[in-house]
Amino acid sequence: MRFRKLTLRELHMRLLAPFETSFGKTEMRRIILVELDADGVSGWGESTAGETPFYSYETVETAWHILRDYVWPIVRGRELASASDVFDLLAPIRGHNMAKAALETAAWDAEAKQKAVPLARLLKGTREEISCGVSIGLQPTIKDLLGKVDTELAAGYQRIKIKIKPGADLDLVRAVRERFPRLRLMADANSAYTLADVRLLKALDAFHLMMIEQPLGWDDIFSHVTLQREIETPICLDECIHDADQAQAAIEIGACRIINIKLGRVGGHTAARKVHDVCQANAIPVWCGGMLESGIGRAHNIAMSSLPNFSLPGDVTASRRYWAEDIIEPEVEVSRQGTIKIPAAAGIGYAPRLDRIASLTSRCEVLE
Ligand code: OSB
Ligand code: MG
Repeated sequence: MRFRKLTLRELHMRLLAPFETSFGKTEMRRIILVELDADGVSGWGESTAGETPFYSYETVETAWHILRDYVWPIVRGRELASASDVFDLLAPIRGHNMAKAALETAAWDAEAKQKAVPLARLLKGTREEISCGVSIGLQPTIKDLLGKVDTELAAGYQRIKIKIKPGADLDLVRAVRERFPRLRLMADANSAYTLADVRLLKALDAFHLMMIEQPLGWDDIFSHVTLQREIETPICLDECIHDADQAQAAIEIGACRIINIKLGRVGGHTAARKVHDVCQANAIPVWCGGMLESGIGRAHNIAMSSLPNFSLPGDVTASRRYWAEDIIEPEVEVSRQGTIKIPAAAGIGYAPRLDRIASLTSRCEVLE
């Protein structure tokens, strides 16, 4: 396939409710959508770069710059056998995986549409439906938190993740565990702790969490080895893992027992598959993380989650948890059992709503 045209759009989408983590609060998403013309077929991708450099160094501005000035010039007009070739072509660009993933995932959508198969099938996914959990942001009060947990369980979600930060940790976990003794519960610290907090993190063992996600430094795999030796709760790495080699190293040295895979963090479907395979070979389960995506990113997460080693519920949820109105048709829906059916239509299997996308677009650049 040959890439003829790239359309970059920045959409402004207001979240139904603010989402707060240890690194900050998001109310308005700025989302880069990529529309890639491959032999006249449009593939769609989304950059998960944030508004701020607090989860990762990438931001909307850096992703736009890297996509326009470095990613596009490398792939423009090139004849490729498959979308699986895109990631290696982009290797000269160090890092910037969220920018790369936006284009790479769009290429996969285009290829699946050209071949008239669902993206999940092209990726060699084996599941017909995926299991869903939810990520609940920091709440004003514990009462609010318990209310949110109630709501999500009533909707059918299979596991609950709560965000924690220093000063809002043990009390939250204790309260949720006391109210819901058998709940599949986990906590995500988004790198808010250090090894000086081992005693506190060890105290979490009493609450039988499925895992604690990314307790220590975003770029510090090694300190997690020390922590994992001290605590019984399995550590799941998020921020630390950017490629399959880091996953292999983290597993080998004992830094984690579970890995969260995000397409943006690792650079797209090909890279995600490699991380998935390394984990599978080492009997480490994976699950799909979320980045407050619009329907386009959500659809890619669903396709990726169909791979066999995505054996734990992911942070992949219904459109209506985040948006009054999503930009895809149909919207993503979750069953009363907390599952999403892999769509049967070609490509990502959800159609972009062009009129709605146009009305949310604040900046657009067409590159040929
Ligand atoms: O750490 O998983 C995270 C959102 C933004 C940045 C980082 C994270 C998150 C979430 C939200 O937890 C998951 C979702 O999209 O539902
Ligand atoms: Mg996380």
